[in-house]
Amino acid sequence: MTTDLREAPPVAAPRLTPAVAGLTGVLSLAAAVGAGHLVAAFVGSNASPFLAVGNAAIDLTPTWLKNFAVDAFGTGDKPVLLAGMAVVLLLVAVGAGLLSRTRALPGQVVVVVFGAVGVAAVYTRPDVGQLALAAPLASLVAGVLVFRWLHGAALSRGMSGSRREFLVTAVAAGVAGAVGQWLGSRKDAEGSRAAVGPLTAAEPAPPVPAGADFAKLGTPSFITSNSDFYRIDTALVLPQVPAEDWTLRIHGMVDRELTFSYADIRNRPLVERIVTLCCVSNPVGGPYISTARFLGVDLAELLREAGVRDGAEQLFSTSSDGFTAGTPVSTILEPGRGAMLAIGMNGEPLPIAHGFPARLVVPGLYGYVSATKWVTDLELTTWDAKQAYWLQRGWSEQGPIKTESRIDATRSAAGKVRVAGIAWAQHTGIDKVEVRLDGGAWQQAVLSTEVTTDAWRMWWAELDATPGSHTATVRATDRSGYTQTDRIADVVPDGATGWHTLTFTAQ
Ligand SMILES: Nc1nc2c(c(=O)[nH]1)N[C@H]1C(S)=C(S)[C@@H](COP(=O)(O)O)O[C@H]1N2
Ligand SMILES: [Mo]
Repeated sequence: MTTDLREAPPVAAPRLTPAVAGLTGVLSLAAAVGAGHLVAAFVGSNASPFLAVGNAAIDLTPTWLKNFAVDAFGTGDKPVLLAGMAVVLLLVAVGAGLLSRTRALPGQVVVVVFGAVGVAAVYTRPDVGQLALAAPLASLVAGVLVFRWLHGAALSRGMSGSRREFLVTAVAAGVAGAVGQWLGSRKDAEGSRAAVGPLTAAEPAPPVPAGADFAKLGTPSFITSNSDFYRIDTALVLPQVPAEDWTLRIHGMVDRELTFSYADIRNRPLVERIVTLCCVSNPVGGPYISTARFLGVDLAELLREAGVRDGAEQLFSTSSDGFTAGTPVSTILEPGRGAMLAIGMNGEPLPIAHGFPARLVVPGLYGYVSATKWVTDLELTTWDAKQAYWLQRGWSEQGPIKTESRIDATRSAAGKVRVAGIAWAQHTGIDKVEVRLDGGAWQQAVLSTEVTTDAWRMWWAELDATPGSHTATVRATDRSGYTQTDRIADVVPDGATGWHTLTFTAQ
């Protein structure tokens, strides 16, 4: 019998088991994320590729998907986004490993492609410089090299022979990420905020009278504490802007360009105003509405110092993280409007989440067209020249707050029910609130003491209610004589309408 060498079984090329291949991918991903996060601590938190990709995803998300995310997860949409990204990345990492059971190259190509996405995301961020590209580049290089290294070790010595390499990678990635997180958080603006010291109002807001809310009947308290104040913004990582580094530039269609430092602003006579802010994304009955005492300078005064030129229609405001809003100049300059550049909130410097060092507040307008937090730039321009962040995403150019009301609580006993809630028509004022049960006759509610037309008003009413299930409905009438419409409108493009109803069981 002759032996034909050509028919001999080929020497099997070394091959990783699926588990080891997948692990190679996952640990290379960990190394990439850890390295990027560490470098980002030196060149800007938002340069961390994972966060930059998340921020880019937020900015690129189509409006329908954004609304779905907010509906489904409320203000928890950001953790959900990050968790979703983590799952996708893990799957890609496992996939990259499985593509590379013999040769390292296919997996490395996947790593390079994803690294490039990180570079692109950081490159397009408005709040980090070119140096910030060092972070995603570090991720890319660490990912490619570690993949090659682990792959080679596992291929030549098997899993048991290369335990050390795998362990070293896992530990190094974890340490890099943790150190990056720690170094990055030491640069936050909290220290600068703590050093601001007391801010005093030359013109304090009036004290809040005892009858301004019906908290005992279940309404919110008239003033919302800073920690309970609703928060809406596009920032995955809160912008950290030390007051010492902050400036506000006013330019565009003005007679003279002005730049203010934080000291310039705080040393001016400060006014305090009570204002109820509201988000255009607040659904009927929703939670995105709160009231605070804001302290700052009159925005119309600042603009007049710069000298607003004829033809300026839009105040285009930009924040340190690149968010923009467009506000009608005519509204800001309206006598008595009370628009502010605010630096204080409820007796403290603005919390970082609410815009420290400074934000805009315009009574009567939804936040997306007026309330820019971390504001650094005010440009006077026309509507045609520039489109702000949410206008580019299908929301309306003009955003006056719609007259609305909400039921907060029902308490029943002995054939009666007390229904209580809030109503708002900022800068117009609430004149009447009516409640009815099960489509019956409207009954007028008792209103709280009016503190300012720029804030919400609380109400309560007592109605007859037999034991069992009932539905309460509320509607408000504002001082212009307008009664809240029952026509149901979605939050897009300019705010929800409809009557809020609540079904409850009477005792
Ligand atoms: N920089 C920045 N400012 C912003 C936003 C944002 O995404 N980024 N969102 C706006 C919107 S939509 C609203 S409703 C208000 C909310 O302010 P608050 O978080 O203090 O309640 O901030 C406005 N200012
Ligand atoms: Mo908003």
